[in-house]
Amino acid sequence: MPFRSGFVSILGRPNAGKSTLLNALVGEKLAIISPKPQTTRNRIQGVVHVPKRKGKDGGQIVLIDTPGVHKPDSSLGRKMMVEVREALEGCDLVLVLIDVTRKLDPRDQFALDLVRQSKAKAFLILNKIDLVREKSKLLPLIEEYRKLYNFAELVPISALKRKGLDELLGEVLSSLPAGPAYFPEDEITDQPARFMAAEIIREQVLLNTSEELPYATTVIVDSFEAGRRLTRIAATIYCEREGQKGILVGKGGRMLKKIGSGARVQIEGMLGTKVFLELYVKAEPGWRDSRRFVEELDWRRQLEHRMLEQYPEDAPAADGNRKPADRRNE
Ligand SMILES: Nc1nc2c(ncn2[C@@H]2O[C@H](COP(=O)(O)OP(=O)(O)OP(=O)(O)O)[C@@H](O)[C@H]2O)c(=O)[nH]1
Ligand SMILES: [Mg+2]
Repeated sequence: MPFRSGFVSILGRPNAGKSTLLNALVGEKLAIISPKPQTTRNRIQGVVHVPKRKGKDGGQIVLIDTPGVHKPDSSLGRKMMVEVREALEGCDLVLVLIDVTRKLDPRDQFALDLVRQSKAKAFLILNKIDLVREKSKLLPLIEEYRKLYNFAELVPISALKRKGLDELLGEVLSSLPAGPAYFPEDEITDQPARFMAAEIIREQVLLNTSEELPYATTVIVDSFEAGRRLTRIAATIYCEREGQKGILVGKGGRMLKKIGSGARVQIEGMLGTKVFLELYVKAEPGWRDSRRFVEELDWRRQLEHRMLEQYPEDAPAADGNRKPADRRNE
């Protein structure tokens, strides 16, 4: 039996349950979840190590959760769609996840166009089947999707109730090529703990606020000092207007306290240490439309900057024309 491995992107409209599926398959909370659309803003990698079982292949599935496919109207939205495209580049399989309680609409067409462009093999994953009593009611919807794309498999699941996930893993694994383990067994994500902490704080903002606020906020961890027993974290929640700042802080600081204590408990669970969390709120008008600000939110870029602060000799020349290949030869 070969060991199988490959990269599998999860694609679909906002709120379909992509992040819920990623977390359920990996068995850890790697992505934040909320009932509000456009929760995920960057691609999130999660590795599933599948042990070899009687008569069945073992392998490694590298899942990539993506932001919900939508027509962007801001720098943030455009960056989210770049993240989707990057996740599709060179992946072995795409899981097109749909919420079966919703009708097909132009956004699904848009998602399918992206799959067509990527030329990857695709499965249609029918999520939230726990909400449908009569499964036969799904047939017309399945037909509509089948007309739009030649899906290799069709798998009904409930990511929330963890139904159909073993079947899904089996189908995914057997469609992947024989290959090596790309990551060691104890590695389930490439996200730094610092960024996951920022996301956990943002999740508390999403869960505790409404209307425009969830979309107008972002979180940056300013400092992260990991100790054996205690981790000290300072983070800033950015919003767009002074009025929003008032809501985030709340009467007598109550809202900020609620967000902070909800996040602290979760970060403690993730890190296995006590956490001292300091939160600040700042208004940064129009940040969603600032390309520079949005780029700075990218943890891969933040990591690069911190590396360059530590090793300034690696910084590119001032003319900016040096390619990475030039550096490799030095
Ligand atoms: N009933 C039911 N709800 C689900 C299921 N899967 C996800 N949900 C709910 O759907 C909502 C959205 O879930 P997410 O996992 O955040 O969806 P997403 O596709 O990642 O959304 P974006 O990141 O905004 O694109 C949450 O309230 C989930 O609890 C499911 O199988 N059944
Ligand atoms: Mg998500």
